[in-house]
Amino acid sequence: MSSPKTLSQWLETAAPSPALSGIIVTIAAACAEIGGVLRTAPTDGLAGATDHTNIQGETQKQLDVVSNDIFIKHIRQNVDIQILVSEELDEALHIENQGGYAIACDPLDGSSNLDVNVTVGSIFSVLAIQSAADILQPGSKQLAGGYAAYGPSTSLVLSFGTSVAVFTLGNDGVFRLDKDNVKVPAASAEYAINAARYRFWDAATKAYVDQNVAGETGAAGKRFNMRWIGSMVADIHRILMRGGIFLYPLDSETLAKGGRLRLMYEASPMALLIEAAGGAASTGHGRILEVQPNGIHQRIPVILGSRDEVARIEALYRQ
Ligand code: P6P
Repeated sequence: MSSPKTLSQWLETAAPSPALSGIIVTIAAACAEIGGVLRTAPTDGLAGATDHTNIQGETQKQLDVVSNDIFIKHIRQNVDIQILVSEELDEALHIENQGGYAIACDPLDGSSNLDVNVTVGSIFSVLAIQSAADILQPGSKQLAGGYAAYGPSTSLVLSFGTSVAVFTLGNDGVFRLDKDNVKVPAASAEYAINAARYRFWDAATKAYVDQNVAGETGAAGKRFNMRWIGSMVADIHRILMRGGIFLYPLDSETLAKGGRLRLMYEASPMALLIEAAGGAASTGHGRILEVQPNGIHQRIPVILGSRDEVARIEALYRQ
């Protein structure tokens, strides 16, 4: 059996351009370094929080800051990258005078799970820009999107918009192709939602989950299982690998902020992946990829995964 392609070998034929290939190599190098830092963080004194709150109003973990600094370090070495938008930076960071590309990232999503050693990840989105003024683009204009999942193994999951590939990091620091052309099954009986928020949900979300809980005798006509890891990368990776639906809908508590999850560096790259794998990614009322951002930290409701399940809740929103 021939050895799996390395990321660089795969990019030689799969990347739309040498510049994009180089940007993915830059991002992958940052993710590989972050994965290495996370592996021994607890005994390196890197666990725990800083005394700083980010623009999201969340207390920054040391590893949020370290991961963001690692992204910046690697991005500064790639002259094609002009702008960095990061969950951990209040404003877009100007990197190069030319460049032509921007990266939007959540350097370490789900960091509240680090203290209990649960899979977390880095989420990234790549956009073409002429200047910083171009940064607010709908997800449909992304040139690439993906994430690294730091779990039992470190996975890099990537799409240029038409298919999804998965790479696993070796002990030699090289990502090798694990799966290509990943497909999300249209049907599923597994849903992911923070059920403790039931009292805040709108009627459509309550109806959808009630149908699932009703099982075989309910409107859904089948038995469901529920999973909620509390780490978007971990929940989405499961859905990409075996189907399911992830829901963080707008609710009465998140309404004022526009939702819980961020559009440019969480919802849009995940929506690109899920749609490229044959799934659906919705706000409940329309495609996430069609939403025009009004700010780099805009929040949005996120419902994505198996196409049949997303269609069922969208039908409930139309009622
Ligand atoms: P809750 C992590 O903080 C995160 O942004 C996502 O990774 C995750 O899906 C969600 O929030 C969890 O939210 O309300 O269950 O804590």
